[in-house]
Amino acid sequence: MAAESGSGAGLGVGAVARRLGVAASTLRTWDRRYGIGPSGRSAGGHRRYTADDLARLEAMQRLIVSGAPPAEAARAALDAPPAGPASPRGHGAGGNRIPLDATPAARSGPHAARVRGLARAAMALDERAMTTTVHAALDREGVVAAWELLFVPVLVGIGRKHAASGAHVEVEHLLSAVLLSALTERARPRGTGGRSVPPVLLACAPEEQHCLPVYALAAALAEAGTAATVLGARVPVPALTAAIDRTGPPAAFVWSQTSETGDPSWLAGLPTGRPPLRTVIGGPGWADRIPPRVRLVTTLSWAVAELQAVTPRR
Ligand code: B12
Repeated sequence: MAAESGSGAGLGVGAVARRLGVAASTLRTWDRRYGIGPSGRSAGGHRRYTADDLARLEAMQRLIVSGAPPAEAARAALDAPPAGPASPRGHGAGGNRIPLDATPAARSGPHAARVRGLARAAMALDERAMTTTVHAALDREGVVAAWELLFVPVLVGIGRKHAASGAHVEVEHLLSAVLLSALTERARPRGTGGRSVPPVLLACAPEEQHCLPVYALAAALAEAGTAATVLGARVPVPALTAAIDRTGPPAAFVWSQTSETGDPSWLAGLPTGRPPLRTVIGGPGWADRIPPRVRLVTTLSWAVAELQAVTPRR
């Protein structure tokens, strides 16, 4: 946050919009209509969002994703206790708990106990408990719900804890490994050939190491009966281009988690393909100026729907 905001000045509306994957005009509407906005303004009168403002908006967005109407989601997010400043003795830095206060699913409702359970297992580096919880959720809820209601809240909490303290990299790595393994297992193509349509291609942007969402997408697509080939993390543009040329997929999906990997200008140069390639992108890293014909999606379920639309079921 500090890197983007510059000496605690807070984020501008454009930066927050990119992080959340919503339009800047939507943020202004939410501010006007529901009173969920920035705590302050710059000297020039521009909206400046603090980390707590951002956490509230993320909470609101998650509620919307899980089906709440925007007004209700805003009220719940505003009612939630603020995360508070990171303290060496609190959750932020030295504490032994993952801060889950930005995630409504963790505070109340049917998923709260399991979110806290997975977070506890992660902090304890209890790989067996993590694995059991992750597979149980995937079996019971399916990939999209397990990802959105259980895994994302814990990942976001770990990210916040790490950002506040610089510690717990081991927790982040172990949870990532457990999730990657479970999602990869479920992303495997099912059946024995007979394929009439080439699989869609899923890749991370060049130098982007955050590949979990791409594997979540592959697993969700497999569950929905759509075949995908995952090229994984840090895919150079020439490699993605070669893969498109060689396999002729109906669609390619590219993920960018951080602004360092989110320059979208190269997407316009991808081969047009035969059949015509549908380019879909996701992740909070992408900058504005997305080329025409490239579609930005902001949720896992939206990505699945977008890719399924161009891919007949197996
Ligand atoms: C796990 C993790 C890692 C793992 C990745 C393992 C892997 N194989 O993927 C490792 C340890 C490798 C890692 C490395 C780094 N990380 Co990291 N990491 C994370 C963490 C905890 C989860 C990442 C993730 O999967 N996010 C996906 C979901 C969970 O989060 P989200 O994108 O915010 O979700 C929103 C939308 O995108 C949407 N959504 C969710 N899922 C999906 C799926 C699809 C398909 C779609 C369309 C939408 C969608 O829903 C949410 C709505 O708000 C995040 C914390 C976070 N908040 O994301 C930090 C985080 C992304 N990392 C961060 C950083 C700084 C780094 C490093 C630079 C650290 C370093 N100093 O080396 C490196 C980056 C290397 C690189 N160049 O890529 C920062 C990025 C800050 C920024 N905005 O730039 C974060 C946010 C942590 C933080 N709070 O500081 N990281």
